[in-house]
Amino acid sequence: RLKCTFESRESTTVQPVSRKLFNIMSAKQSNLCVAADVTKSAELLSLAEKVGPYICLLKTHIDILSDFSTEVVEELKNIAVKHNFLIFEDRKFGDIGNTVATQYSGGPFNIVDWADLVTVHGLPGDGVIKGLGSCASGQPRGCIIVSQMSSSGTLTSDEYIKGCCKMAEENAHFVIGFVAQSNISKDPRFIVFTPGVQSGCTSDVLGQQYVTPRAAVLERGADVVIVGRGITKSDDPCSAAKHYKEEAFKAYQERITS
Ligand code: UP6
Repeated sequence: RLKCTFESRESTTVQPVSRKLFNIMSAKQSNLCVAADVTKSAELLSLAEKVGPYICLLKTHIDILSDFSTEVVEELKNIAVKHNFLIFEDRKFGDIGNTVATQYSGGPFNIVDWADLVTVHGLPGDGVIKGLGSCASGQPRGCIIVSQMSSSGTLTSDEYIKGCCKMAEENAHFVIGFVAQSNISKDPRFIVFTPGVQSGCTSDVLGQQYVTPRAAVLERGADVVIVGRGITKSDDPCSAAKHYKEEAFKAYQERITS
């Protein structure tokens, strides 16, 4: 997985969202995902416009918007088409299949309608994946298993990680990869997404731990780096996104050629 190009990995999977993401990563030369953790719809849309050209994915926490409306996700979908990126709602579903199915396809957010990708915790077992999969009804949708967390004191043990990998292999029609901090899977189909990435800062006051984009890709095995406050809190999110995009993609190019 570590040495394969994104182009070659596209052909190792039939999962439609995974193929699309590999395709965007190659076309835009970007393995950057921005964590758009802002609390107002206007801020979310303006950030998406600014960073859109530099990202393969935009990650949302839609439930932190204080003024959510169905219009904001419609607008976000348009911006995603315009700049060719996918939308990833980091909902971290973690309940029984029947419950997550109703959370995914109902409530105020109706996530299945607009998010290409969502996250799930492996904790409940694969009913969580089957529950979400039952809602997709023909639309290209997929999930990512949060297998190893970036926060200090995380309970994601080696056994837990192994269980998440097994769950992914057994549900590869819907699972496209992992949120992880290390090279947990050798399978080239699966994409490793690594949060806790920021240059020039090693932690926050609430347990978040950071590595640089270069270390994430070259030392930890990240395919896609997820950057939140490193971009959103910078004075110029547009040039910060461009900088992180270049750093992360350069590290990937070094990895495949070293
Ligand atoms: N995230 C982590 N660590 C994980 C899983 N997810 O930080 O193990 C998510 C957070 C946040 C983003 O929910 O949206 O990644 C990181 O943001 P930051 O770069 O501002 O710390």
